[in-house]
Amino acid sequence: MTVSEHARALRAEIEKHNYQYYVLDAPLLSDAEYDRLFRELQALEAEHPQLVSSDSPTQRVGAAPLPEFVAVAHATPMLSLNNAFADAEVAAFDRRVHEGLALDEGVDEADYSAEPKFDGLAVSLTYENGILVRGATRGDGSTGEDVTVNLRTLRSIPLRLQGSGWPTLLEVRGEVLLWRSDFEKLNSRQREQGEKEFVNPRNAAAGSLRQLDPRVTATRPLRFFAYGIGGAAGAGLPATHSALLDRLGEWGFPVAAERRRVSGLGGLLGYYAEIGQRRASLPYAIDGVVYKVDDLAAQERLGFVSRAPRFAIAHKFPAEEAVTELLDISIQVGRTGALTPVARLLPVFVGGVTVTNATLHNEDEIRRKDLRIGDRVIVRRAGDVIPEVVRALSGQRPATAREFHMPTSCPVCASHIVRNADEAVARCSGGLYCPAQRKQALLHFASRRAMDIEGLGDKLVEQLVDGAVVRTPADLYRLGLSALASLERMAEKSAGNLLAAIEQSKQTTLERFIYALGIRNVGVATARDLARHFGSLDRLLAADAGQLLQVPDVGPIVAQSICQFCSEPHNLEVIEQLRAAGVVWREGEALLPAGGTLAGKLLVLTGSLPTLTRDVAKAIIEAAGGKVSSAVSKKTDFVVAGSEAGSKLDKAQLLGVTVIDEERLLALVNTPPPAP
Ligand code: 5U1
Repeated sequence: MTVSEHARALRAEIEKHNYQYYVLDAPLLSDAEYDRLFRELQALEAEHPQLVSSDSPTQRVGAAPLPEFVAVAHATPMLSLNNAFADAEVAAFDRRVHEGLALDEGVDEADYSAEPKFDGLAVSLTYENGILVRGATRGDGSTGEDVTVNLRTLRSIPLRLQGSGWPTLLEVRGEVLLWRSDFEKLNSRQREQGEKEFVNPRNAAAGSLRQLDPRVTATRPLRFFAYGIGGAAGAGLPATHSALLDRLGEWGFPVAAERRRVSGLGGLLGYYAEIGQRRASLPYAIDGVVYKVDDLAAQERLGFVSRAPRFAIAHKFPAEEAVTELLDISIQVGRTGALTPVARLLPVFVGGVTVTNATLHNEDEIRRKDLRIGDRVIVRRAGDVIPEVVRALSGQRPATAREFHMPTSCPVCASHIVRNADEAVARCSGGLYCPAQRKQALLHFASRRAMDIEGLGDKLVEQLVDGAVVRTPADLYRLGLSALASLERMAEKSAGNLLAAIEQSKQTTLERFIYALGIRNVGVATARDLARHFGSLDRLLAADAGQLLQVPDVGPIVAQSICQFCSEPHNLEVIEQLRAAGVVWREGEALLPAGGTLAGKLLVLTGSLPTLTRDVAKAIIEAAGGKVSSAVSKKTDFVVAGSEAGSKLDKAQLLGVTVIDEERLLALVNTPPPAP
């Protein structure tokens, strides 16, 4: 055997044992025997460095620390799933699948792939010619972070695909997580080393993956499970999702052994009950199960609604609950001035973490639940959701328990509290005069998905605002080294780093900038839609409510928030100051000409159209400025009906809504709008 053949054989042998251990959970060697093989390969490669290849098991760890993570745009968005909690919601999902696929009622049951819903961190792995070339976090679904060097350290992730028949380009999606036992070990190690413990396996996995130094990630026992693909080219794929998972298993990926193909609603609910029973004995945390229509062509026909697939749903397990004492209720002032009462609780362990605070939403909620300070209360925590107080054990109410009253002036700035008659939320009227709102606005501005100014955290913002050093986001760009270095716990080096991060944030994107402005009701996804639609900030600022309503997923409430924001001279002033400070982004063309032939029109699609799929019909309507809704109402302008149109057609006729066919739709779209 030549040296090169020897190295290749050792690599294959080691990867086989990685696979046996990390994927099949069936080791064939003792740890000592495995180490011996590994050291043999290391010695061989040290002697013949020209033999080292990127897919060698010795190269999983060893990349140098990164200065920062690089953003990666996902070729196809990494979507989130809609959730179901009650059986009725699963039944409704199954019914929608039936309707969407035009299956006859009661005749055919839809086939599903049912899988555990891992409580981890979604990632994407790209393979070119069978070699792992990139690994990225989900991020906001459109853009993630390049964590290739970290993901390479996970031995359950193949650096080179096994078997044959894999596409030349393959993007695998799945979840990074920690087994519960590994989490316990990791935390006891953290404790021994005097380091901070992680609150739960999911946070530990996330923190471990987002390490700039891959050597740190390598010390964390992260695991991976594949649950699907983001795209593939250069080879045919199986016809069903379950066969695809089998194939991913053959190519070397861990896939959940608990996955199962089931039929109809009965099959789904049976699976949920079974996995619910086995949940506690699984080695990893799950927060529910996922159902996906098994047939991949049917998945495509069903398509997506908003940002979630119509062909899949997560059926979540009920939240966990515990009893504790409501010690006090304090008030938090949010970015938009909303006052949120927060329950201060006697620490209690629930749903895998120790809970000390829980949101109480608003005053009405406290009255409705009849909560009194001093009560024994039930606290619930579901998955990642913020813990909430469910109710008081009023039978155990102490005589000293007292009622809570919302303050009439802001506890931070003493401005009046206002509450609109139609809103449950009370708000501080101080606006950016209120330091609490200013602090939150600055933190939002600097946050990762906004301007991404690393190092500008709670404590610092508190000092900057309290010391009147910074009032608006534009002031951040005027900060100098001396102003920063004089702050508490701010060494010259960190001040320099922060200034560099602020400087770097000047190069941004339009969608980040829009999101950073902190307009009420404008989250990451809406900011992206607005950036794409208008292409430039000035076009967005000049848009009226009608033009805003043409943006997909922008409704009257969002449109009103944007108009309100833009009508406030102070906001426009800050934007100008930010531009003057050198904040720049690339502007593009407006995606849609303002006022297409269907501008302001609301359409509903029903039945199968002769040539257009639903997604294409929807895209055509939206491109002409129309909006597509799923339900017929008096506000609907047209119902576009195809063959086998169901109850929506009946409702349209009942309400006297104009019904048109595909041909008429295309004619409407292609007719130029009348001259103004
Ligand atoms: N097991 C599993 N988890 N999970 C999460 N499958 C799965 N599929 C997902 C997500 C977000 O999304 C696809 C259905 C698009």
